[in-house]
Amino acid sequence: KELVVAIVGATGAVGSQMKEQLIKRKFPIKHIKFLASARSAGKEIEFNNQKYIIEEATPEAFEGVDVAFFSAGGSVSAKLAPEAAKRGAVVIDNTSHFRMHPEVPLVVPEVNREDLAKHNGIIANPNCSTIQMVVALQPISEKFGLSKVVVSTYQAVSGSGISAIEELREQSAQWEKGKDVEANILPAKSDKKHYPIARNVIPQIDVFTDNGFTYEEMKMINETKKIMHSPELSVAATCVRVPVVSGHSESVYIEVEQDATKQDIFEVLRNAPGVVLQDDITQQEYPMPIYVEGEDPVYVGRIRQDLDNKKGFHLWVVSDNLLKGAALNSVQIAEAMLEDNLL
Ligand code: A2P
Ligand code: 11C
Repeated sequence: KELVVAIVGATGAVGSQMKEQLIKRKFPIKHIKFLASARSAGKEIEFNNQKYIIEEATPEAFEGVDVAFFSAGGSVSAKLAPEAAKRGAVVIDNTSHFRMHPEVPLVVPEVNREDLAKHNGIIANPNCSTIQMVVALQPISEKFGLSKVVVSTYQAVSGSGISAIEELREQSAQWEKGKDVEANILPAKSDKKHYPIARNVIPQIDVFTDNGFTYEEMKMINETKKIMHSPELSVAATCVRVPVVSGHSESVYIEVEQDATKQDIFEVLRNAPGVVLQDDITQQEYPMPIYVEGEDPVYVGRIRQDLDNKKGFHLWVVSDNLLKGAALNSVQIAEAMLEDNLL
């Protein structure tokens, strides 16, 4: 079966990776449309060595589309995802807009593929930092139960889009030349103040919510509970931006419910779908973002049993935020739906 596919936000950081993933994974495409803002309409875009013309994303653009991958920001999804669904497309939305809606499945195929069957035309792709964490935690939870998660993230600038990548590059060049460093994007474009990311770390991703946690932190907390079907799970997050281009890293502390040894956790993760165990301290082997850029798996290393709590474990989890964190997971959702006759 071949499908009519649309990518909304085709010119963006995630949209560009989406194109690569569809080619790399040989997704069965009958026809493909590239949609973006009116600014890009009429410009050329290359896909599989062919040139296509970008179209403006409008409700009518979704006529005849079977599957639409959205990654053009929450407000675009809010407006156009229902229009696409109304015209018979299945929307796989990479923004946060629909994620916590009870009618919308929020899916990481390795974790809760079965939720896809409940869709009403829109499937939400979780936040990048959530996806890589739940891929690592689900197999541990299944085997030993999970009661608590405390995560601190080290997130790459590409999570904030192409303009943030450019800003890191420009700031690095400005510093190199001894110039004043200019900041306009991070920590959040819409917030009042901006701070440089070159030579810095910023303990704010997205804007603050009323409870003192940022939206990014609340996404990790709420999405993890929804994907893992664990409303009782205790989750806390501190999300930090670091001067890395791509690849989010996470220091994750967990508490399991049943007795487990470090060797048990090793065994579970060695056999876990989507996970590569990279943990040999005798060889200084552990995952780092510079080496996982462009790679599909979620890498886990630095596994330790807590010294005071036998049910506590520490993990270091790294993955390419634009791939498993976004484009790859979205395409895997579409593949799973095809296999399950949902598309
Ligand atoms: P455009 O290039 O035309 O602005 P990133 O996350 O890397 O910043 O990319 C954002 C993506 O969302 C781009 O492809 C951008 O297209 C697209 N986009 C932004 N605003 C709109 C809009 N109003 N309608 C459709 N696509 C949009
Ligand atoms: C970041 N996690 O790294 C964010 C980007 O909800 O899909 C993804 C935002 C989202 O900045």
